[in-house]
Amino acid sequence: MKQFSKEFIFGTATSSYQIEGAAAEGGRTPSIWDTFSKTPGKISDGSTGDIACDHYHRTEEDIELIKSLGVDSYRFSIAWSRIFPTEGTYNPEGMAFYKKLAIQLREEGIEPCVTIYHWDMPQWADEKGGWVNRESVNWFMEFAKKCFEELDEYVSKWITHNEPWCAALLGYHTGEHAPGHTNLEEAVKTSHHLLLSHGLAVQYYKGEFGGTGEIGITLNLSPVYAASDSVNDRLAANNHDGYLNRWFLDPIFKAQYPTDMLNLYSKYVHSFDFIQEGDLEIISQPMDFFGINFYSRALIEFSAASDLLYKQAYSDYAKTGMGWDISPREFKDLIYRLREEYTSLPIYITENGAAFDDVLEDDGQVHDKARVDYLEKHLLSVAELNEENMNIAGYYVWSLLDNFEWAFGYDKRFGIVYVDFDNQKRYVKDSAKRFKEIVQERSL
Ligand code: IFM
Repeated sequence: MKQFSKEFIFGTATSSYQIEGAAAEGGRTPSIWDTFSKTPGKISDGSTGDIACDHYHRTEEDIELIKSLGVDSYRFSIAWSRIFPTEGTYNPEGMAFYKKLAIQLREEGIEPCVTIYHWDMPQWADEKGGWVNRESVNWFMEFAKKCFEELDEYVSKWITHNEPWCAALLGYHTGEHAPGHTNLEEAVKTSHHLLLSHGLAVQYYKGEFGGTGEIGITLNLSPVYAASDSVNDRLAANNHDGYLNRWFLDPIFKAQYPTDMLNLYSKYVHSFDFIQEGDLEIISQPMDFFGINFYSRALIEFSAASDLLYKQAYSDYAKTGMGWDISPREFKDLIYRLREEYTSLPIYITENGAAFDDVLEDDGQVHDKARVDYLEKHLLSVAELNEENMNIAGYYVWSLLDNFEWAFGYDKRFGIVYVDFDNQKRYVKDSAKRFKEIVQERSL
């Protein structure tokens, strides 16, 4: 049996666009995801986040669910266009929604962990060039400062950005996410502006503002393996590692971009002069913790046909409903590497979970055994890592509810609570029951 310490934080997580709905209420204006999801062909089931889990109107019920799990913390994000519906215009009604949520959570003894940006940039900002425009850093700072001013009293953990790789590369390189551009140069600029805005927010929070909580960033990371020992496959794996992991880890922890990636990108990026003097010092501001979202390993092989000379290789691992390799052992490799090469900061696993094809039985039960196994295996890895003093300070299950899974709409269910999207009824899955047990016993 493995134990978790009394201080270990158990939580569950969501994000604004994925659950809130109420897209045109409370003064909210469209975000890039409203526009993108309404563009034909972008979302596989043709859905949008207009209603999502209707969390905006069902907050009390959802807080009851969170409470029933016995977790220490709940991670949610703030819809920027509720707070600044147009450029420079603050909307107190939008903020009131989050303030009430944070206060109610506190009253129940649940620590609010707030992600400032989880991909829903206001449409007005996109129309001015979005994250490609360096001005975006100022727009973000205005938003972040308001969040700190109004919510810091109740919030114990701040996450500046969730998975900047997705916001930058899926949003501006592959085009699978909003705003749907396919231009590597734009994506690289975007990643720099996201990181710069992170650094400025940390600097402000810990300096001028004097925040009382902790602040960090969350990256989605995957340990990368070459499909064979060939030089080509190893080169390919290195390129993918640079694209996904090092392009974000190196500036944050080493104040530099990886040289091999600068070289690789230079074929597509005409000039790197958007990286201005002093930017990297700002990006590498000391933080209080480091957040990791972990889902899977990556197995990579050489491909002359691809821009960056690699592609995903065939893997015989068991997979989740997303087709992602179930890899709790490789999760440990990732942590060892981070400890060796990057940081000794406390690490929070700010997301871990899996989509599977759940079945709601007639009696309201959802026997999601595959998800129970997935969570148990990853939590076991966390406990083992902590036995080796790897300082994993907490673990948040993704996600509290089945929700709008971006380009996959409502087809992919990540929740530990099932949502019937026809009537918005919630059903506690077996995975939620098992998670509750682990949280209560602080062991598995
Ligand atoms: O649903 C997403 C979440 O918004 C960010 N991390 C990965 C999850 C599953 O794809």
